[in-house]
Amino acid sequence: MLIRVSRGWELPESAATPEGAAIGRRAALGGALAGAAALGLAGRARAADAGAVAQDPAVNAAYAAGRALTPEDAATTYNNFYEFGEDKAISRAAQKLPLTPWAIRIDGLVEAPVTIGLDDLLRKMPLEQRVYRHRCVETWAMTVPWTGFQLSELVKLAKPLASAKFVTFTTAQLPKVMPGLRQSFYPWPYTEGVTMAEAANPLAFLVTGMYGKPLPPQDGGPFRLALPWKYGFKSAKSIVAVSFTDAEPHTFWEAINPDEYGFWANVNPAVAHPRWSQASERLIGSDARVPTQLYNGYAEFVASLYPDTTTRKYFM
Ligand SMILES: Nc1nc2c(c(=O)[nH]1)N[C@H]1C(S)=C(S)[C@@H](COP(=O)(O)O)O[C@H]1N2
Ligand SMILES: [Mo]
Repeated sequence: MLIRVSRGWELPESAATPEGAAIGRRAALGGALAGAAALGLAGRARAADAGAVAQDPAVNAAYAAGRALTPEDAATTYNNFYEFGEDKAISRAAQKLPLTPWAIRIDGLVEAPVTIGLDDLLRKMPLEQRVYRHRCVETWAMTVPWTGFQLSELVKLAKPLASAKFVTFTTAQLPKVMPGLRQSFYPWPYTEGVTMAEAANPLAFLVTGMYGKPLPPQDGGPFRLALPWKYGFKSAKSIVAVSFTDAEPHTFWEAINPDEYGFWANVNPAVAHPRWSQASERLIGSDARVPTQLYNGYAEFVASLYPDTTTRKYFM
């Protein structure tokens, strides 16, 4: 069952997909708009219902991405979301995911397990916008303005016990709208995890919007992770549960292929994927190829989490 080749997720970017090429052409037309100017989104397209929290708070300048924004239409139509299918063109299928109401279960090694509605949660959280680089293990990359709050704020709210060592995130499982769940060889539900130290790092971000608007389903709406120093598969989408454990979680991709998709998955140009180089990446939208940076360019924020860069497991 695991001897599957040439699935989308297994393709290096050198095997560019037709979808990728089409997006590249289309986005080139709007490419001149990319950049900080595209962030002038204030007031545009707020959440439809009056009670919802606006997704266009101030941009946090501490996290300058150092490159142009990916055009919104490219970032929202070139996706990995296996619950909806194995190729990049799942954005239409994902519109069937009902985003409201949405509740998140917080449990495991916490003072008191709780289920909280997303709207209630957002009213308690200090929302901000951050422009983050986003790097898929397949070697494509984007630059996205996310709205959300630090994962550390959720940890504070959850009140984990001293025995908690890891945080696990679980994606919604809705077979009626997620055809991918019928692929029973995948270890559904999609789970991901980080250590408590990683969860406490200010860079770890929980996302509820992008481009100043509510997060669309194809990008993990209404609630996803952004761990920009790690390969994209660590950033679980459409999260319904956050659990605190003392044992390292056995995550989705790790269960599929532990030699290629490990628990740590920190970006490192010098550590190749077993089947392709990680030295460079292709920017979705412009098709430019640029060098990969250690920790995806976030070393100043996260290098202290890892004792050294010669331990291979941190980069797999
Ligand atoms: N639940 C879930 N989360 C997921 C995935 C997925 O298939 N299912 N794919 C991951 C991968 S491989 C990447 S690169 C990013 C893609 O996020 P994007 O489509 O918003 O760019 O989501 C990650 N989170
Ligand atoms: Mo990915």
